[in-house]
Formats: sequence, C-alpha cells, structure tokens
Amino acid sequence: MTQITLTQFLLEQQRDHGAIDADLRQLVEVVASACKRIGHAVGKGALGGVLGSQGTENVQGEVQKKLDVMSNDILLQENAWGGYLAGMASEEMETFHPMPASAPLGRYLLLFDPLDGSSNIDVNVSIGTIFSVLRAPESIGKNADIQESDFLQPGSKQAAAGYAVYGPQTLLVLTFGRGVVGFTLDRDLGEWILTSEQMRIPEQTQEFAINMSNMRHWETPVKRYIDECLAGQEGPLGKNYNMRWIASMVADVHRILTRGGIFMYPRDQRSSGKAGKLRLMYEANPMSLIVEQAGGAAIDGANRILDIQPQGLHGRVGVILGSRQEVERLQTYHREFN
Ligand code: P6P
Repeated sequence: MTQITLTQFLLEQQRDHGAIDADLRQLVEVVASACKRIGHAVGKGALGGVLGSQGTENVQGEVQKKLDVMSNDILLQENAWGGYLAGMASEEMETFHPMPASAPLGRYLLLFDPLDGSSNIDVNVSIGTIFSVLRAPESIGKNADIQESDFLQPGSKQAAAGYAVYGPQTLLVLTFGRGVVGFTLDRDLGEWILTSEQMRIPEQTQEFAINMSNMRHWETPVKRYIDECLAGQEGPLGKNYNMRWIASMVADVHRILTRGGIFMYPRDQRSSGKAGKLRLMYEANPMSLIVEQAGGAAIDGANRILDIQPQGLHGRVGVILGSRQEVERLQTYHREFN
C-alpha cells in the first residue's frame, strides 16, 4: 500500500486544497521534526541522562523535569529561524518569546506545552507535546511589535492544533479545522506516516476519565454526573461505565479520539480563584479544537472552551471534553445548577 508521509500530506493540503499556506506547512513540518527529537530523548530515558528534575520551577510553580526544559529548548531552537513566526509562548515560560532579529517576522504565533504529563516521565508512562497555532496581527513587522495581547485570542481563532504522544508508538495528531488526521512515526526511517485519515469520536461512551481523589472538592453537577455513571445500568444512565485516568492529558485525549469517552478535569472548590488546573492556551484550546473537529464537544462547565476570551498567557480553566452526548449532558447539569 502506498504510504503517505507528513510532507506529502501537507503539500497536498496546500497545493490541492488550499487548506494551508506555505508558511503554515513549514511551521508544522518543523514542529513535527522537533517532536521527533523530543520523542527520541524521551525514549532514551535513563540512558540519556535526562530523567529526574532540573532543580528549577516554572512559571506555574511546578518543579521542572530535565526533559521539560530540553523539550522547550528544542521547540524554541527549531522554530527560531524559519521566518514564519512572529512569536512563541510556552507553558514553561513566563512571558512570550520574541523572534531573533536575524530572522524575518512571519504571520503565525506558536504556543506549546513542550512536555505534558511530565510527572509520568520517570515512571515510563506515555507523555506528549501539545501545540497551538494562531495568526499574528497584520500590523506585526510593519508598524507594530509583537506583544502579549496578540496571543490572547479565543481558541476558535486557531489556524492549527496538534499533539504528539510518546508511548508504545510515537504518534502525531493534527487539525487545520478540516477534520483530524493521525500519523505514526516510522522510527527506522524517521518519517511520519499517515495512519488515520479522519479521526472521529463516537457520540456515546461508557468510559469516563477523572482523578477520583478530588471527589470531595467537585461542584454539584460533576458529583451528580459521576454518581450516575457509578450507578451503572440500574441508574438513570442505564449503562455500566468503565474508568480510566492516565494523568497525562495527551494519552487520555488520544484514547478518547480513538474509542470515545469523556475526559474531566473540572474546576473545583479549591480552584475557584484559578478556575481549574489545566492551562487554557497550551492544553485546553488545542485539545478542544481537535476534539470538536473529530465530532466531540469541549466545555469548561457551562460554556464552550473555544469561545473563552483569554485574560493572560497562563490562565487556567475547567476542562470537560469528549463524546458529544456525554459532554452535553454534563453541560445541561451545569446550566441547571448555575
Ligand atoms: P493530576 C499533567 O501534569 C497534567 O497537566 C495533564 O496532562 C493531566 O491530565 C493532569 O495534569 C493530571 O493531573 O492532578 O491527576 O496529577
């Protein structure tokens, strides 16, 4: 069977479908190359001397793993000189990263969580890279310099989003707003090969993903929904549910893209000030675009995540996403409760 590489797929999207322009094609090629490098470093584990903590904290106040810092550096270095970016922002960095004066300014903004789920690194559980692409204002490079407010666009404005999963297989999942495609890395050739031409999330599910240890902090609608799932076929939902929690968003979301489910990291009573644990710009927005493009839904409780107007680079949000019917049920519970 003829194998379609990422390079061929992207060229066809640009040339045959006009779905992307040359700059966005080049941007995604470079990010995919950076993910190959990150996946290679992750795969070395203890043999690469990259496990354990870096001994520093990031802007979130989280202890940084050596691989967090390495992954962030790889993405910054590989994207520095291409001339398609006006700036970058990372979950690991307090402010945005302007492009070097030596490189021409481009039309896109790249945001990323360089290594999500890094608490799993040392225990050999799947982790990943999440990225989001926004368009820079037309004025950049002409009569204005990039500033933080240029990044603060609702997730519905994303030009592209994707993630890589570093697990038993190394996978890359992408959307340009025209459905969701998946690639598998041929580790012998170093090529990304198209293996999923149209990823779709089943409307219904019997599997939920949530960290149950936070139960005492949940708000009423979440408690109601989980109680109904646990009640099984004798309960109001009339079916038995299974539970999964990998504590690595990319792995949990990829499972949902593959076989359905509902992922929940809801706002809870602890986070009333922060509105949740997960980051809007680097986790919730890219994953929400991918999930919606695969036929699913993504809300913060009562509202669609992609409609949220960011207030800053590091805002957090409650995240409920996955099989549409389940997410819409929970959204109804939130709206009834509020
Ligand atoms: P907890 C990883 O740190 C992360 O940001 C997501 O990838 C994951 O879904 C969540 O946090 C896990 O959080 O509280 O269960 O460890």
